[in-house]
Amino acid sequence: MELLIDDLLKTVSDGELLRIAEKIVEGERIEEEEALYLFRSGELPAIGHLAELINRRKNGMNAYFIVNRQINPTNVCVYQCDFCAFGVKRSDPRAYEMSLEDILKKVEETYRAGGREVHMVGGIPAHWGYERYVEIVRKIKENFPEVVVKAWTAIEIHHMAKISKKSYEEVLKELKEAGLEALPGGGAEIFSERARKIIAPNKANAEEYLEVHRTAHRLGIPTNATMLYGHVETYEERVEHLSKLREIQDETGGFQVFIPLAYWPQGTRLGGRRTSSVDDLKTIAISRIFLDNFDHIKAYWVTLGEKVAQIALNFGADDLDGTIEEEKIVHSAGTKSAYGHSVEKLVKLIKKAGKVPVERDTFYRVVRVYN
Ligand code: V47
Repeated sequence: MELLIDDLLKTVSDGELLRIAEKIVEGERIEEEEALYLFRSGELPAIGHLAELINRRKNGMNAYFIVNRQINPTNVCVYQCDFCAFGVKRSDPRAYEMSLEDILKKVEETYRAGGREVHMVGGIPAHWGYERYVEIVRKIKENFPEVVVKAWTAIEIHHMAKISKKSYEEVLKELKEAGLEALPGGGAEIFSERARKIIAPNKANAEEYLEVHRTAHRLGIPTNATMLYGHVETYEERVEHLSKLREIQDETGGFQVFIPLAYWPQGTRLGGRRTSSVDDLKTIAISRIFLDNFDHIKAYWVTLGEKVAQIALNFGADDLDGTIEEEKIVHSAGTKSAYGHSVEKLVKLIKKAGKVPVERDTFYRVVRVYN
């Protein structure tokens, strides 16, 4: 898609938006109030074009994906957050726990099919000991040294620290020694204390989530960051969330990518409605503009749906995540997207969006360009 920013901005009669647009075009950082103004604006095409301008300055025409697999070792979870339809009590007939052998079998399948990353997160069962988390990582790495283990959310790390009476640093060092190479961004939900109290009152709070990530960055473990939006949060709370991430990124530079996660309500205690595609694209675009110190913004096809994810690649996003194979968390909450996609399908999606498909590894190193 050709960017026609000057032409497009001529059609905008909102002086404040034009002032913010000028800052963005000049490469200046925007303030929280300005991000809020964008959220409240109806000028989605202009906001999307501005975001895409920033994206192209950072990533050119590349759109990334990875050959990976998600593994959720268990859905048993003590927290029972109201927005989540995946976590269940141990007594629930839907409860499952994978054995180490089951997990290794899945990794082997992925490895044989050319996959080089496992993204592993799960529920938090009260009866699991700390060693089990470390052992899973160690055994995957021992058996498949070429596979990158991107595992355990900050919520799981916080829990491990609690049950082992160790510091975040001690836990992360042990996991790193066992073979952990990156942390996924899950568990951030929304940092606002008010909204978090409603949707996830019991689990690690925003400060704890952020401290885990800060510690990981200090230890040389790159991490991802997420934001779950479209439930009870306000635009102000979305901006507050983005602002906290930008602040830490200024401090550490350890975040690789930001992933806005659209809320799906089916089967959750929280209920509500799913987000509109206008809200999805606006959130992607404003994230791209506001997080000027993040290299990548992910259009997660599982929550957005494949079509909106494709459009998002022209609204500031540069990454689709990956082949995934078996997504369970958002499917429990009703997403209509596929469980996984072949490389061919992702390449086709990206090419149809007018971008160059680039297979990457976990650390955004180029594996293959599909010209
Ligand atoms: O933290 C849970 C979200 C997350 C729902 O780091 C829901 O590369 C929508 O974080 N509707 C886990 N979302 C997934 C995640 C992730 C996914 C892909 C890549 C990466 C990465 C991270 O899923 C949870 C929560 O925010 N989630 N329930 C729901 N009803």
